[in-house]
Amino acid sequence: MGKTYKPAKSDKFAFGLWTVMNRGADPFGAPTRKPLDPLEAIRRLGEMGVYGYEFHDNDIIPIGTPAAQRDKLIKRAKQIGDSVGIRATMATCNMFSHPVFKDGAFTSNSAKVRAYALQKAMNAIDVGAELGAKVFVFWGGREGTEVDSSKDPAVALKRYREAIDFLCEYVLDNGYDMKFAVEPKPNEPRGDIFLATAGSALAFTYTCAHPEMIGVNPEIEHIRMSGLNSYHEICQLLEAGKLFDIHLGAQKPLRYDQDIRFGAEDLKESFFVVKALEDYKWPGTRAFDAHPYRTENEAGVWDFVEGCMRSYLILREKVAAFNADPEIQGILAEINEGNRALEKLMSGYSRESAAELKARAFDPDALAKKQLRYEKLDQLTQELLLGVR
Ligand code: GLT
Ligand code: MN
Repeated sequence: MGKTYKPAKSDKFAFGLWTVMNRGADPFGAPTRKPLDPLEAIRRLGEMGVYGYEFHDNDIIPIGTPAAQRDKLIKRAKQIGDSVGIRATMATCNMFSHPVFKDGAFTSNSAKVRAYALQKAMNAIDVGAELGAKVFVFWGGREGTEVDSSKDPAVALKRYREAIDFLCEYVLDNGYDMKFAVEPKPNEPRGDIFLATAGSALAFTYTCAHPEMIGVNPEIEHIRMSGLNSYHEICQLLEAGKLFDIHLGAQKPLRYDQDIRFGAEDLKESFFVVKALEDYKWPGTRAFDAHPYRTENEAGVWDFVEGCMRSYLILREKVAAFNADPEIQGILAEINEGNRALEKLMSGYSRESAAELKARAFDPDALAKKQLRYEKLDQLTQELLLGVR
């Protein structure tokens, strides 16, 4: 075929540092890989053509690091990033690993824990700003319950909002060029996590004091854990102008968070996710958040990185083929039967338009007779994806 599917910086791919630093541990088993130094991870990703990296405060700066050492680490991260042409595109705060957050951070019942979480988030925002990250994500993995009598979700959400509002003011007060994105997930590690879906996170953003500063960071795996359609969820965010970041990966529906390589499952849905991002010319980074299989050694981590990007590039090529396919486009044109006069009538309410619409004669039985060739359309899409078209 002669195609390399080699990523270019202009493809704007990004990886969470935690994805390549993941050591393959799971709730039943110890790590299978040696630790990977975060600065080495940045270098290697940059060399592989990756545009950006996403990171938690503690991916680069362990808890308790003295200030001088913190500054040194940030400086090194910048230097290495510059040398291989990779930048920090998203920063976030780890509010889930330390046992202090065992019952939540912003939504903990303890005022001291909530205050510590807020302090940690401000410090992480500072690091993000120093490294130039324009998006700051809140994945509230521990913000939830197993025991419903333990927390009133209404009170918890109020606390969540208070924290976000506080941090928005912090960003504004410091003059940082940074926006927030809430990352929804239905469960795991908590039995139930607050803001479980893209829709609930989206609604939450509008209740905050600075809704323009807060969007959503949907993750394909989290959406599919609920058995929902990631293409639909992502398009709702696109349409609302609230897609501030994205986490690409793969997942069999209704299971634990499998976090597998982008494109390794749900190929057709992945295709439509890529199609949405490309067709709408979404300007953000194509960030991957998944883990190499536990069966991989240190070398296999980079196969995982390459695989995610290759699958995206191949699917992007399929999107172009889909958009240029005369038979597919012909069926789409046939389905999307317009009507100028009626569309005008429906486009805005007035007494006159309502009256005119009510006076129109429709023949629902005749309308219902139109064949919608979805069998053909889907089969053509399938064959295109299978490479025989
Ligand atoms: C964690 C989680 C991810 C989040 C990361 C950001 S960390 O690995 O599974 O979905 O995006 O905190
Ligand atoms: Mn994620």
